[in-house]
Amino acid sequence: MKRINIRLLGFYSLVLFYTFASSPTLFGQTHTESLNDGWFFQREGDTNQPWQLVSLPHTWNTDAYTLKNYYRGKGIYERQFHVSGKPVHQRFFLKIDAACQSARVLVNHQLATSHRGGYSAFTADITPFLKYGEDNLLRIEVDNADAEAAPVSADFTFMGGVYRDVWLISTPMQHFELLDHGSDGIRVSTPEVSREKARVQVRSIIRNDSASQTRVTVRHELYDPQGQLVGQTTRQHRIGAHAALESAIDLPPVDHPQLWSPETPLLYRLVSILTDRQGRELQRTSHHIGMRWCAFDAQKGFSLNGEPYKLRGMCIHQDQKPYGVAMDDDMHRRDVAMMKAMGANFVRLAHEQQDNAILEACDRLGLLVWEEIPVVNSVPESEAFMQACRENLIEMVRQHYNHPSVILWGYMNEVLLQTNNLYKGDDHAKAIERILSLARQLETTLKEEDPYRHSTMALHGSEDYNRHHISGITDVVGWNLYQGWYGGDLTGFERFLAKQQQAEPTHPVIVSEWGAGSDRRLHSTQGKPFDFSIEYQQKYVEHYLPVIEEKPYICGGSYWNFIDFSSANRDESMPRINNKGVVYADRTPKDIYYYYQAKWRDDIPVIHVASRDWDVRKGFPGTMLPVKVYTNLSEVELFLNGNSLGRRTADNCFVLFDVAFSDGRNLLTAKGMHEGKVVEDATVVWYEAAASLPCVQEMAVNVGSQCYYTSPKSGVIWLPDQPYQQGGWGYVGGKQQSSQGEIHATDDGPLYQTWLEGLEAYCFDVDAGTYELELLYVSEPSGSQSSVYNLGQQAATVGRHAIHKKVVVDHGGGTLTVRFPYGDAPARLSAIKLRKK
Ligand code: GCB
Ligand code: CA
Repeated sequence: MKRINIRLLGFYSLVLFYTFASSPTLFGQTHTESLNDGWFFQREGDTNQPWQLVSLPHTWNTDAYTLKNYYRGKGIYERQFHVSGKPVHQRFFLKIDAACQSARVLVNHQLATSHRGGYSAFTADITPFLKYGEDNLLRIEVDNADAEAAPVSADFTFMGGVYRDVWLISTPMQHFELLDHGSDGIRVSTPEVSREKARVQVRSIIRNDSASQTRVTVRHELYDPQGQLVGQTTRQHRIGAHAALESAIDLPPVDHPQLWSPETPLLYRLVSILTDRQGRELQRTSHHIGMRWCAFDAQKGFSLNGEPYKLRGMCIHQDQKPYGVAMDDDMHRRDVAMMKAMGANFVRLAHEQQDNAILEACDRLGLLVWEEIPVVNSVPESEAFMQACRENLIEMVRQHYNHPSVILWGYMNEVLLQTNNLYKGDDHAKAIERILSLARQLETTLKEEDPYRHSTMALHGSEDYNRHHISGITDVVGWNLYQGWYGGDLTGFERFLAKQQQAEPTHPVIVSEWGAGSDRRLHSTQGKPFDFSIEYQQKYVEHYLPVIEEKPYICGGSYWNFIDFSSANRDESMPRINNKGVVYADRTPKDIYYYYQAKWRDDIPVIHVASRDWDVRKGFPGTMLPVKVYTNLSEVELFLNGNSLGRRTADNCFVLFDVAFSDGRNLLTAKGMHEGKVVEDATVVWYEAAASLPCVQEMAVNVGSQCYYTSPKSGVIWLPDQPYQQGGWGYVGGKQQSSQGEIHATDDGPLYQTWLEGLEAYCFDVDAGTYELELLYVSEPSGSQSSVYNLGQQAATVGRHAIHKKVVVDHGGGTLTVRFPYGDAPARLSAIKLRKK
């Protein structure tokens, strides 16, 4: 523990305690340690604000969970670090695992390196800039408004910051190359693998930073998954002064290799040792590798180690509200473990290169990986952009080359989506040319970098990709399909794929995306696209997944998205959030998680009462409400407070029951048999039995919607709307409307996002009495964007916002009729509540 007095730019001084072991004095050895703590952060321009003490991972954009207009600009990170003594035979490198979107790194005010691209690592040799035996000032200037960094547009937030680890690495003068596109200079391939034999090839770049020519020895040792040495090779090299050489070595072939697969994630370990002329060890690194082979076929689908294999996957972004992209390794590992436990065997890291911790977890737990660079929506007219894309692709491949989990490299996502809106006529033709030229360059680069893996890109459901010959460039075609969500009906999904298979019978196909949003505040017995009910998301997934599973030619799929994630520009039921997740942002599983588990796991019994997302309900006497049980067992019996509601046979991994809940606590228990033993799952549903009219105490209606809406603030449940009938309640006239535009000045957006347009009246046949009537509506027609209010000397501009008006009415009995327009409430009502005083 060292006591260090840090004085930063004269603003204030602060005494900070932290351990800092600068490189050890042992001869030669390479030393790697994180520089994650003790950073000071400031947004550029905020010079009158105090610097903020932060630790990495860090982002400045947690504002994106509330603001569409999140901060895009520069952020400055500074810290000091100490290097003791003057090492005669050492080099120092700084490795930054990610800085979004571009960065300049300064050591003692001198530029050490700069980098464009927010998702890959980069390394600088900082030796020339260091002061020994003194504190050094390290400064990273990060910019997340770089128009030439990919992506230029996308449905996720471009959070700025140094949001992964930063490392200080010291090496002897001879070492494995660290300036090889952020990699560690060693690439291991298994060009041929079969059940009988595996060939293992190691390419390493060795650098000599000294001023004289020298000789080094490199030895590679291969250990099997049980830790037994199974092969080794030694090679001597002569390297010139200030030079590097690439050493390519074949290890002795491995007989009857223990194959890696998601079910048997057996890892070999390759240890690479560099020694000097005297036999002293300079550097020792180790990599986990796996022996496996795979193929994609347009008719037979994907195969792994010679067997047909369905890719059962999830897409995942790097994001967790409220931390944003500033996720530590444990959070990433937790995500991988959750997908694995669900039964997934595949993950698409979309749309960006992700943390090393994820790749390591995929190797170890067994998940196949598609990783990609973020060329999304369009390709701007910029040579610098294209150049950065090529560099980012090389970085991704070199940095993650050795992971056996990686089977696909991707480099474009829905590149025509914005292209078709942004460019017309000649400009459109040029934009297509640009896309084709970039795609061809990236494809060539990819094959040069890694001839042993397959290439892919994800396309939105449009014929244009075939027409412009984009879909034929990669080995595998990914289709992002949303029929029954953004448009069309659910069966449009299988029809689109069947048509593609006919039209392009040589394209191996993955369903690289498919998804529907859901919000646990919304429930419906008649779920429909874009109502954001939990139930419609279930219906959507229950339709798509069997198609992917059953059609042999479909290699597999990756659902969009495993998590609810930040997308600052989105206005839906949860503004700023894309809520298509299988788990909530905090990683609580939605009920649909267990559908996947039931479909995908056959090694454990799965039985799950799918009512966790709908555990507080309301209804009138006699109302029957659905309860679904997800299971991989053949039969399920459901009990309500201990009484059997019958036994049902599961179809498509679920059973449905109609349940008449009673007021208060309801215990639901589902039971099934697995290998002669009872397996069960139980949960509680709280039910509020509403009084029948006319003696109503309180009733709240989600006007213009077939969804129940539960307000998390108050617990009030707003019932689905209905037309008025004598003796009851409901609307008269009007048309149901909805819009996903954001509603300001409320936390209950979804309630306002559905309404009745042009209604004549709302009626309740209730007893005489004094009632409080609440009318909820939106301040202006759905089409318009904002209105201006003059306030003193200033003007305020606001978008559509919520009006929640209370009126006290004395009612003499019979039908209480509210005629619209009512006061300043227009004939456009979003919700109504009646409460007896
Ligand atoms: C897509 C995009 C993805 C979006 C997703 C969606 O096709 O590739 O970035 O987030 O759709 O939810 O609309
Ligand atoms: Ca409504």
